[in-house]
Amino acid sequence: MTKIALITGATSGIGRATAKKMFSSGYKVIITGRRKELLDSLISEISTGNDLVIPLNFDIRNHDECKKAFESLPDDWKKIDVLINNAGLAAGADPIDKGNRDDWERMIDTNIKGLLYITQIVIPGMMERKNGHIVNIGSIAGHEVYANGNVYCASKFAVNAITKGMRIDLLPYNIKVSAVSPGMVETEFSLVRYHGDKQKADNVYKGITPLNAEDVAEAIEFLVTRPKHVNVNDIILVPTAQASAVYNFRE
Ligand code: NDP
Ligand code: 8X3
Repeated sequence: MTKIALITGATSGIGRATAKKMFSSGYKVIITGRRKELLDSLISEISTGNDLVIPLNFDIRNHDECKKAFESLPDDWKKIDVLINNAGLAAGADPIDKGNRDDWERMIDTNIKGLLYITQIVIPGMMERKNGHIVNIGSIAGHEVYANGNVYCASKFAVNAITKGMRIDLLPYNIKVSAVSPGMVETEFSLVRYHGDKQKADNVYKGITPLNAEDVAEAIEFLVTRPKHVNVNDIILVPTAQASAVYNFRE
């Protein structure tokens, strides 16, 4: 039977590349995000017109919306084999005393609470079937803290802890839990972080060859294609020019 993958945050960047990768690997895919037009454009890019892709248009910060979206799926599509918790963002890069509370709330509500909401909605079916794989997109920022990263790093440290906790709690149900923790990936990430300031966003990648979204999608594909008895706990992948969260080499 064709396996089903649900990818959150599939309108852009890593999620979009991952949805394409999973689809081309033979999965039926459920793609989610707030920007409906981008979900539609992804469908026209990947689907051959068969019933192989379902878009769910909701804000992951809203538990009711998450639940309604999941419940709107046909019953056979609710049997999700792989959940890829990718939706997330950084908002702002300020020292703690100057941090903007709206930014803090957006990050905490999306990166931590949204991930928890959608996971708790999806896992009962996985537990019942004693089968499933959850892949959480963390970050190198979930392993190392950098200047002005404070709350974003905290949100990704939380993803790291939640990943480890899920792995323990879901072990009796034969559910694999993995993380992928990238360094710099050129997506809409920096544009979102700097509230649409393109110059600041472009500066992040100046003099460096960052990862691209496909690099991360390939790591995810590796994780989900391991044999039944193998789980990869975490893949930390960075651009060659990024030695750590705080040390880059720029041309
Ligand atoms: P993008 O900004 O390109 O993509 C982010 C995705 O998350 C979009 O599809 C967006 O969809 C979705 N999203 C954001 N907020 C919400 C929300 N409230 N409800 C539903 N969906 C939401 O960034 P990336 O692809 O780079 O980021 C993907 C993940 O990778 C994030 O968790 C990020 O923290 C992580 N990451 C990124 C790195 C990087 O350098 N780029 C490095 C390490 C980790 P929409 O706006 O349509 O709702
Ligand atoms: C995003 C990577 O290094 O910009 O999670 O924080 S970094």
